[in-house]
Amino acid sequence: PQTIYLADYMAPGWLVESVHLTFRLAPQATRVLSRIAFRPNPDSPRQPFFLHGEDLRLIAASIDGTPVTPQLTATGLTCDVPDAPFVWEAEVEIAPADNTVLEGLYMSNGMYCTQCEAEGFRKITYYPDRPDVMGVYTVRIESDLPVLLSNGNPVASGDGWAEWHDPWPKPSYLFALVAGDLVAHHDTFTTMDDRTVDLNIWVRAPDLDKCGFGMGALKRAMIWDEQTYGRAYDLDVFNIVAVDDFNMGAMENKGLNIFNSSAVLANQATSTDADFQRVEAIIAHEYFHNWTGNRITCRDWFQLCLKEGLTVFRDQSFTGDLHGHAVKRIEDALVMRNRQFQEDAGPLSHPVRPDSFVEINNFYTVTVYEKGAELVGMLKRLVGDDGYRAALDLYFDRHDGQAATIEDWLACFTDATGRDLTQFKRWYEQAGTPRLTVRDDFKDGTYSLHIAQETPPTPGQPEKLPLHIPVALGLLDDTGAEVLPTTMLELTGASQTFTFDNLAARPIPSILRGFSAPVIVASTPPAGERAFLLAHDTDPFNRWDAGRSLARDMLLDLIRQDGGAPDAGYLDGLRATLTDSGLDPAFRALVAQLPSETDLAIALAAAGETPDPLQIHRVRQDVRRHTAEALSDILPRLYADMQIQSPFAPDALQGGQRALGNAILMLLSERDGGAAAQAQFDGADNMTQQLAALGALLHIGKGEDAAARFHDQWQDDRLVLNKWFGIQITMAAPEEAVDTAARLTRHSDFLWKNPNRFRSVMGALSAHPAGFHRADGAGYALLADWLIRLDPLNPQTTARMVAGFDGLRRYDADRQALIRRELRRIADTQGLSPDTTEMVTRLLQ
Ligand code: BAL
Ligand code: ZN
Repeated sequence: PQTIYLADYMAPGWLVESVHLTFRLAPQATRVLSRIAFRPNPDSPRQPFFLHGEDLRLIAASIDGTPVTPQLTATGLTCDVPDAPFVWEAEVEIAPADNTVLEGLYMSNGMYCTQCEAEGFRKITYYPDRPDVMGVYTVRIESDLPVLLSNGNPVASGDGWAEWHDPWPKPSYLFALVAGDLVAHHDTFTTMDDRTVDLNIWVRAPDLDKCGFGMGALKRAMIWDEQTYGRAYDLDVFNIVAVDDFNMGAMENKGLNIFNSSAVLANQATSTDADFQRVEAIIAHEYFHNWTGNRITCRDWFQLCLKEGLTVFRDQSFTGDLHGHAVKRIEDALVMRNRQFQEDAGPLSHPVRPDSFVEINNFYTVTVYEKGAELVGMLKRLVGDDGYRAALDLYFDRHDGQAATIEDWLACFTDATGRDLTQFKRWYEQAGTPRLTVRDDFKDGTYSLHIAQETPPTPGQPEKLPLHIPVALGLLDDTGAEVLPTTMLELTGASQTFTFDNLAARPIPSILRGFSAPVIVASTPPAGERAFLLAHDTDPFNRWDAGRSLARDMLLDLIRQDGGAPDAGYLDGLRATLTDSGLDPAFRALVAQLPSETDLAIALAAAGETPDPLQIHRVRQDVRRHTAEALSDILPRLYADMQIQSPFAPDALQGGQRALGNAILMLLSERDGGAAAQAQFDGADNMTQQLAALGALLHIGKGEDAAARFHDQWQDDRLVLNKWFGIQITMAAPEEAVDTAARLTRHSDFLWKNPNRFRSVMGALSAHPAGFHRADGAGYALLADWLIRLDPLNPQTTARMVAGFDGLRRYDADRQALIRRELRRIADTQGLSPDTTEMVTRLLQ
């Protein structure tokens, strides 16, 4: 496989004016006719004419009507062309029914659909398949299927055909086509510039009762983007299609978003509160891409964070605006700490803007997406709300219709606000999680805060430079009143001192409020100070974080002494928080959540210790049992208080109550033999309650009957069945998780070629640290067996799931050796895809 470097970027030699495509659909022999108007790029030196193409059978080609015989290569074709504008025509044949890679044009349950990002269009026809070549597309689809869709607006249709025209120039990765026996949930939306837009969510008929929530989410997103960013929709129709077989969550194709059915279908009976929130966020995310991704796209795939980081930041802000920023910020910080910091600490670490790759599909990562979003958030903190809006307005004005870079993006901030962002740019180029150490002193009314930063080496980047870090600080007095409201310190040096004068007494600092930068604060304040912040901090994030940090330290101490009861301070703090009815139940549920097993393993590894996954699991479980006992006087009442009498609504208030109620249910189940969970399971009228009860029963080893009943009830609902597969593994005892996963792979419903189903088992296994890291390596072997099996069919999903082995360096030498053995077994597999090869190679390096 060939490595591609950002430094080698060259502008395209040929630009595209217009693209006309005709599809004659047939499962084994679809004909694709293309007519493409090319012109030389005036800003680029002449280059040989090259079109990407993979797995295509070329039938005929011509230039300006004259037949030509191009030279076919492994990755496309070359051809002699005039040094002037010309029209290229070609006819190719492809076999969508045989396409298991789920990239290009493929079939899912009898429907045709496409996935072209990042480089799938080259599997549809010969084309300059790179994002900086943008063209205006007209598409004709010929098929007997009743619904025929493509990008843009419908032009005309007849018996067995339809034509679509997209007036907005776009790169090929945003092309989409759907043909199927589908029905629509329809609505309309009138934009702020008075355009009436037809909105459709296209599904198979049995799923029509799962579209209402998604439609509401789409309309909420459309209004929000108008009100918050001044961006209106720009076509007459907006189509969403639900597809069962899909590698990603969803895809923002212009005017025709294609969704993994799990990311759009939702109703009370089948979806949890987390599902509703995810559906709303992903629908918003794909919709927001219409401006941040589609109208302004990326010059090349190294710039992926330009659209993804910004669009994640936008969907996070949307969710926060709708449902509350405090809880959303904690959830987003948890993703960063549990997943992105882990990626950054291991062999897969890479910058938000990578400078090389083999397979770009391997870089749709939590670093590019979520850390990318954090960088946008930091920019906003540095320039302020008005500066941010001015910079974004300039970005939309200046780059509309263009394929842009991170340099273009940062220049908009500098030009709109005057801020020099030269140092800030390092965030895009330098991998790794900065660690801050904080020291303070107080003398003669002056409080001094000394902050030092250091970023550890990452693969290929041994030396790190200081970053420009916004550190939000508040100072409290001993009653909890603010002596300094939230203030943005700007840390730019390797170490720096900030002073605050005229203080009556030594203040209590609240540092990195709102998780103002994606960094680790390595020096924790004394426990007493954190207990104070848990009780008093005016910043909700830091209030939660203080409790979290106390819980983590308590757990780490217990792990080091191999068990024991949690200390009274922790239990008192938890009791006070859980019973404080002035606090949002969702916030209380987050405080009740113990740090994850992975979080604890990372903390031990960072302290130079070797984590034992089984011991971590055991101690965490002990703490849960002790907590259930210590709080037994308040739990039944609290649980009862969280039961909702009013009709179900998937809103933040009810969702928070259910989250807290179900956190309490887990504790109650430690002591009541599952009575409350069984009652909740029997009486549940929504999936959140049913699934949580099933989980609680499985966790105490009493879930067999409930699991069987759950399967009977939901065997015809593939999305709910994914939950059934997953939860049995997630809730399995460590010694049973691998066997449970292996047993489930033999179940007749384990349709492993479906990415969602595959992930529901293998993803759940690798996310169960104590089960997956079983000392005999059976977990590693099981995952490796299945990845080897999936790779020839679906390299993209295989390669992503290889990341389940990330973190190998944290564990003991025996486990590391076992993991390496499995990784080598994967690497040695004959014909392994470049995607998986790249991931395994990076993990083994
Ligand atoms: N562009 C790939 C899917 C997404 O991030 O929206
Ligand atoms: Zn995206």
